[in-house]
Amino acid sequence: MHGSVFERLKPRLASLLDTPSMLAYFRCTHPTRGGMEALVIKLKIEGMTCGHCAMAVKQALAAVAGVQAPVEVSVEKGEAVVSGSPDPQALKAAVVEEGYVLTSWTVVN
Ligand SMILES: [Cu+2]
Repeated sequence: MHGSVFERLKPRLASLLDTPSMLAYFRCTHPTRGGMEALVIKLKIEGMTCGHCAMAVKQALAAVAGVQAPVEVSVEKGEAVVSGSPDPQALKAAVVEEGYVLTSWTVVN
């Protein structure tokens, strides 16, 4: 259950909680893996134009607490795929700090 995660992160999530996909994330009841709540999350990111962009985003996302390696980034698709149980706000901040825009968030597995 991700309810416990929700309760813990709720105070920091006000700006993200208005999107249906975010609410779905916290209603997700995937089984835990190795004692960790692990999800696969697809992020749509605007502004990446080359391999350097992809590497910057990849390293920034990989450094976020709760993200498990490897992080997949596609410039062509304008997206990144991360797994683990990261704080959504921290993922968003990591993307923004690199100069890109996180436009959507989808739990794919
Ligand atoms: Cu670039």
